[in-house]
Amino acid sequence: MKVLITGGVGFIGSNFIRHVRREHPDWQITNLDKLTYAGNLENLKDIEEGPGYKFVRGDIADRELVDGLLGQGFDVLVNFAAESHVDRSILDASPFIETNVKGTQVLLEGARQHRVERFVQVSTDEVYGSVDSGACAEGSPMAPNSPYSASKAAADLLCRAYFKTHGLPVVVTRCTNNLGPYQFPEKLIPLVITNALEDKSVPVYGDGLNVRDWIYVLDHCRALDTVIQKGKAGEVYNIGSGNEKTNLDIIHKLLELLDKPASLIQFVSDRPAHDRRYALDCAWISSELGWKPAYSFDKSLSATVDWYLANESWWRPIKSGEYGRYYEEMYGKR
Ligand code: NAD
Ligand code: TDX
Repeated sequence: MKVLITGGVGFIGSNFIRHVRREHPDWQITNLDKLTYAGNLENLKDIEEGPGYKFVRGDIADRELVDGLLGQGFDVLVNFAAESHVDRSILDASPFIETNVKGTQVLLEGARQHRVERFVQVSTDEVYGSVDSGACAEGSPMAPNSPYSASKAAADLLCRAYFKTHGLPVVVTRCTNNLGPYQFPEKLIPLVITNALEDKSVPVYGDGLNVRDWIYVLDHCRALDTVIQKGKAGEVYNIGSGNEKTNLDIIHKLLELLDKPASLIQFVSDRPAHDRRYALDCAWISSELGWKPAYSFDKSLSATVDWYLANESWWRPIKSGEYGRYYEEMYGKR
């Protein structure tokens, strides 16, 4: 099977490529990635180029490039490529529109022209917006509140339109918050771990009682693998673990695991339009495709902490480079 993975250098994409190399060594992967600030080739340094894996640097919004690549003939396209950080979308939404909306449309059009047999769009629970009570099923209305989630919702709608209008075999997945190795340290869990290890303060937005449902990244990868093989064209599949935690719960657990004092916690001004709670009903993927999460939250969290402890050479250069300067400026303002 020939698989085009876009955004495969990022957090989830690089874990997915490692998963595929392990589980399906006969699949031929091409990884198209622009290498933005979040695309760090160190994430894949153990994956060798060869007949089973090829890396191409480029932009999913580049029509000519995408057309040429898809002209080589792919059975499956999995789109991870995105601007993925809510806070950055508040500072400047334009790269989110360019990559998440236009880039997705360019991929959909290329897949249509070149008759890709399966297009998997990796989307997010954030498209449903904040959920006061209960949980969102796939048919729940979308109500995105940040420029990031609005751009992801727009992409989901384009996927729907390409399925309805052109019969393109698109499947959309909407996953909850991932944790695990290789997550860029601007996201909550790696930020808390790495700041605490440097004895820096840990910023908590608002009252810290916002709730997220956390899934281990390898469970997300297993779910995507299942969707590639068994998902039905035109469907949406929610993916989650049912591990609802407040941000403060997670931060306290992390500080405990790291043997660092709670005095590192610093309450800062809230994120604008900060979604209070995300919650997904995942009965559909479980009953239709037989997928269930395999990793417990506590094990995932300690495995993640262990990985950051063992891989300082991965995150220290990120924090002392360009990202470190962005972080200082951004948090200085909070
Ligand atoms: P990430 O920011 O770690 O990685 C994104 C990758 O996409 C990077 O390698 C980057 O270089 C690449 N990229 C960005 N713009 C590109 C472009 N125009 N062309 C080609 N490549 C480009 O993101 P992530 O956390 O791995 O998320 C991957 C996908 O999963 C995203 O679509 C995100 O919306 C979705 N998602 C993430 C989570 C989460 O908790 N992280 C949860 C649900 C869904
Ligand atoms: O410094 C922080 N302090 C803080 O309190 C950061 C970075 C975050 N937070 C809060 C905001 C959220 O309530 O922690 C929670 C998690 O924040 P993020 O890690 O930024 O994730 P979130 O906004 O929930 O979005 C993530 O999950 C869904 C990913 O970044 C998205 O790409 C994915 O779609």
